[in-house]
Amino acid sequence: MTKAAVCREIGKPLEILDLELQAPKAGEVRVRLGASGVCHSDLSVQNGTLLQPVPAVLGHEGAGTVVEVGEGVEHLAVGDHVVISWVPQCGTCYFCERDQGELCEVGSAALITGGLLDGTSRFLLQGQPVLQMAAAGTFSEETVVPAIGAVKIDPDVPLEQAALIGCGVLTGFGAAVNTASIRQGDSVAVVGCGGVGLNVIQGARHAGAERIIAVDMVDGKLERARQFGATDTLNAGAGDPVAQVMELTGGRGADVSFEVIGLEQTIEQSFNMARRGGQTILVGVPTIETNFTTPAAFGLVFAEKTVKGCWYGSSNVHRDVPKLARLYMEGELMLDELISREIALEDVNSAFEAMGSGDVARSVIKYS
Ligand code: PAD
Ligand code: ZN
Repeated sequence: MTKAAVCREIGKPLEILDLELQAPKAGEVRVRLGASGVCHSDLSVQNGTLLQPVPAVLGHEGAGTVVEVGEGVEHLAVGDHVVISWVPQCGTCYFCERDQGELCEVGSAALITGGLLDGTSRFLLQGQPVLQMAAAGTFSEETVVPAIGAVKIDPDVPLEQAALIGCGVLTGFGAAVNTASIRQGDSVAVVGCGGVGLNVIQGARHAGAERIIAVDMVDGKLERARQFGATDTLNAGAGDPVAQVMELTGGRGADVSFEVIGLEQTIEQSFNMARRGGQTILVGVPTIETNFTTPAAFGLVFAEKTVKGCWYGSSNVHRDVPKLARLYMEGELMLDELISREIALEDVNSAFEAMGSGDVARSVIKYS
């Protein structure tokens, strides 16, 4: 049995339940979680923004120890420390071969079914299947995941810090370093400075951006943004952020802008604050009804602007997870500072409420 936080009905609080966990099948591993971050995407499943079938164990930003390996798994052994990837990446499909592992054909299927690669989950409640978010389900003491979705890391990296790599860091840092093409000395604007946005900021700094303008509605989030490398901060509640970015960039706009919330208004703002010839990277996950429109001539053709979606930081997890772990060990990646509160699994609903607070970058569930 394993204790897990389950979304049984959209819009209702998660329930802490004892579930049966079946043994890993061929090509799968059982992982005892050390920690799981609570990401806005978990809340987006619970409130219906992000469509995922339920009942399901939520949580997709986790790290732990392999405790059992299924048949045919050769690259992992019991005792290995792993970061769980919410897009398992096979390395051999059309997309993986083109260095777009975040779109892996094999792994993406699991996002839709709510199961593992064969479409079934390993959690049971009174004999009935309970699905697992994104082939993960890290709001659980233990889970079973595809072996291609478990990436071995240096055991010296603490599991709480490693867990954050699994979503917020890969996505945010990757948005800046992989999805965008930031040049040395560029100006960058980041709209939304939560757990993911802060990693866009530190990724932009790593990529050589000189001016990093952080935009949020909460002063506490902006203060933390400075800690992560923002050179300027704007409170969007205190005036039009587009006009303020224009003013800070000689009237041109930012070379690269990022939207890290998922709202129509902030998507528009992000596009409008990018300069002619600049890029806008959309990271935040909007509702399926959200649209983005722009006049084709003035918005795109004459202005030569690019809008690009960003899924999982355009990351090859097998390459990027160990790289980020190494950067952390070398003191080049801030992870400790992302952990604002360590909580018990039972407190997961309070972590959803705390997301809006200026004091919280990430709440991290610590398993004993
Ligand atoms: P978060 O809730 O920690 O941060 C959101 C931030 O936006 C907070 O600091 C808010 O104060 C701020 N904010 C809200 N409204 C406004 C506004 N109108 N103007 C300015 N700031 C505002 O969330 P997160 O950082 O965990 O996630 C951010 C988004 O990224 C969310 O939509 C999540 O689902 C998405 C995500 N996308 C991917 C991907 O692969 N594209 C991966 C992981 C998360
Ligand atoms: Zn996430």
